[in-house]
Amino acid sequence: MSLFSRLFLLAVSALLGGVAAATESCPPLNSPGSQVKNTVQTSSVNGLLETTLVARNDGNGPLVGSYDYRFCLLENDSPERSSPVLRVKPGDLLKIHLNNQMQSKEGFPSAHFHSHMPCPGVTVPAEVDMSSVNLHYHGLNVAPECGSDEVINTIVAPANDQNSGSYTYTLEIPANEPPGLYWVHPHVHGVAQQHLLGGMSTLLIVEGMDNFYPSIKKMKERVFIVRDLDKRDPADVDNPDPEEPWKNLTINSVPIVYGQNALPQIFMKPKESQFWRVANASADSHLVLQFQVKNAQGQWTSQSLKMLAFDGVPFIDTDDKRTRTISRKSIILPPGGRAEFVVRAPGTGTEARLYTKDYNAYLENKNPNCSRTFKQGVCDSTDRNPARTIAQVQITADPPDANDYPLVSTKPIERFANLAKIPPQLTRKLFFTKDPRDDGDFFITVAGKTPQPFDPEAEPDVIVQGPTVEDWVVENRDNESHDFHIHQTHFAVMKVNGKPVQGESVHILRDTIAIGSCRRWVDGVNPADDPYGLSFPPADPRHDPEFTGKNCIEPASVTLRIDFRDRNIVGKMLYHCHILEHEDKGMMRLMEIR
Ligand SMILES: [Cu+2]
Repeated sequence: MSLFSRLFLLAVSALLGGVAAATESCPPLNSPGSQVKNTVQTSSVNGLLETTLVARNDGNGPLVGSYDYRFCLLENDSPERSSPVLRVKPGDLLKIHLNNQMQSKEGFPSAHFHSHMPCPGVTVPAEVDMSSVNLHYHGLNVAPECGSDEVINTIVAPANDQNSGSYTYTLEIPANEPPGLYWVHPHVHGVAQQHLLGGMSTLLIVEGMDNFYPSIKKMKERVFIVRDLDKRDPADVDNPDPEEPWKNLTINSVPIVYGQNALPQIFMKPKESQFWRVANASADSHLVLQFQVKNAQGQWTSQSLKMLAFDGVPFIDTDDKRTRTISRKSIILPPGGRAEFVVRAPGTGTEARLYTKDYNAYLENKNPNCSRTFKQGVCDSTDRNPARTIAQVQITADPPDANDYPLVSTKPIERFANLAKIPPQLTRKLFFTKDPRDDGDFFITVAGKTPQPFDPEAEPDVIVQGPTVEDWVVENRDNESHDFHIHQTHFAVMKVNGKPVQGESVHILRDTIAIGSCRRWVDGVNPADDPYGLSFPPADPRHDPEFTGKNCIEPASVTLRIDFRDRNIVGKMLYHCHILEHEDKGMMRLMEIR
């Protein structure tokens, strides 16, 4: 083991062992190998959920190639109520008093970002860094206005002698909001990645899934939040281990740490069916979820999962208004993705586990070994998501209490009706690229425009004249995969790499989708012949003869039918890559719905 690894493991054991200094204000992670319990929850009463979330931070600063800062949201400032799951019903009012008690620390990178039109009631920080905060309500189909789901002009400075650090969000949950699992996290451009790696995020559930799927009323509901956790770069050693992930993971704050054998424990009764709601609340890591059991030959086999909802929307056939279930043996969840499904436990004596398969962010299909051969030219260590066990599932007749929570029924609703069948009024094309130099900018660009990193002062790149439905063809012309996320609404996936989506998949609505890397490369394209203008001429400082991305001639693509019909989402909003390292580096732009 290298010196770096030893130092790193020492730091991790201090962090994980709960040896927190007296001044630390975020609760330590749960012990490795402990039971995965439901986190604390807080529910609306008589149409109102009003609560206070206090933002705090601690940690010791930069490690080699990473940070061990922690960030948390504490309900009423109680360490026992970290990241409470917020449970609302359609039509409710959600009132969150955000109170920023974070402290700027030496070594905090600056966000290099300022709003010149702060929302009323916002005290703008003198310098935006990781002590600044705001909240994004990922997936909620709510207004992008000040006081609601707005993240550009809402950046709350930490409390000090002159400033209480307080800001109140008042969100009207639409009466037609689909029931399902949503995600609340800070969205300060430039520092979002570190906030999430530090644990600052929580979940929100819109009640009523059991109206669509009555069978789940009899099941135990399990709510799982999977986060990624910073660690030193696996390529920082002489002989890198090909199995070493770029980030560690946690599930409901129980760590899954590379090199440690202790795994999180989930308990189920033999043959019991449970309703699982899983969010990938990672900053950068992809999951390819599987529920595996060991067969008689000793091989792990992945079981069929009965999926009920994706990204907070149940599968509703818009012809007959009936819900569907969709069977999947593995579920790709990009950062921000949520899946809700029924899991059936095997019989007594069978081993089972929640597992993630390898997700190869680089040159998919063209270089299957990329994730095993990083730092060899075309692949590097970032975004490595190797296969690993997320939790062991113990089958026992008498499982310990997991903080069970009863489902609450509400009236069935329907939003996004017939989306996949409505002819789009307009088709737009956008594409992902990046400046290939170290620390270069990342871009998402409307075809025909010049790639530019995010600029909050810029005019919106896209103006949607609503109410309408549009098709967006989103291309990835880069050598690594990216994830498209749009605020405020959902989309149906119509095509993947030009091929129409067929069968039951047309019922899936999403707010975040993974797009593989460029599918075909050629060397030596003359910039003048480059169909995408990505071949930087030798005089351009971005020209990099080692960078294969300059010659993408067949981008990966998805065609998304996006719903801009509902008038409650009128305003300025964002679309971006949901790998937050990329978003922080500029892969985000502004749009407006009129
Ligand atoms: Cu990206």
